[in-house]
Amino acid sequence: MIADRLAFAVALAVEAGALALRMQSGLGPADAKSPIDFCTEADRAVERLIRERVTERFADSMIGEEDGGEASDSVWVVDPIDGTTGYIHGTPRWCVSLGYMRAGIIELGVIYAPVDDRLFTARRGQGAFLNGRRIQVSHLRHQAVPVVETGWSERRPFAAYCALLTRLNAGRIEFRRHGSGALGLAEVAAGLNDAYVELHINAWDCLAGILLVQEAGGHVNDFLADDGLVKGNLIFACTPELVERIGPMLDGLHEVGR
Ligand code: LIP
Repeated sequence: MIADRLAFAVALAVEAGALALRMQSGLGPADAKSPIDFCTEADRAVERLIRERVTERFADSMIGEEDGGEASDSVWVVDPIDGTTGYIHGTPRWCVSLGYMRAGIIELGVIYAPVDDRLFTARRGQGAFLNGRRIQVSHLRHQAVPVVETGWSERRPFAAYCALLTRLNAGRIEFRRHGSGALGLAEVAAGLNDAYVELHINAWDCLAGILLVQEAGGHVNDFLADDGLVKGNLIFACTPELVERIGPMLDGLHEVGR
């Protein structure tokens, strides 16, 4: 059941990533879903490929960023190309993200970044891995300034995002924004940054990454509360040592700029 889906997801993420990589150099004009949110012909082609492979193999349903879908007791939640803006600009900062849920529980997370050939995998209760090597959150082992990757989209006021950055700065915490929530979460799991925060993120961007962080010993808020699978939600994922330091900084931000 779950084991065969993990092997399937790993092979599919690599196949889908290879298709996206082939298409990256010859892209036509992208469709703007908002002034800062785009969809390319590659996003659509990769999602179609994933949907075909899932349908061929399982009776599962699928929710994809571009063509949607319905949840069921056995559902894949997929971002075909997460970090689309970076993808369009020709950067390596993008990935394929596949999450799998059974009876409302995230059981599998697979994130593949083709340009630097980084395959992040997690199965509930069996750890998180990067290219087959076990990974864990940073536990602030670096003893330097904590680094938080943030995300922002026009689904939340820019004023609220600025308020978040102001609070992080006041708390002597470094922040970054790289445009892929999935990769940001995967790098929290690998200890390459110490937290990921976004005031509103969609399920296809974060479901796989949530399990990676949990299986790597990290903290994640209850993203699926309040119908998060359909409506999206706040995401706060971090090494456990930062929960009390960053958590209070998020209070009230959902009201700023409304
Ligand atoms: C991206 C998300 C990121 C968000 C970006 C964008 P996409 O997904 O991963 O968290 O901040 O605005 O939505 O659109 O590249 O698949």
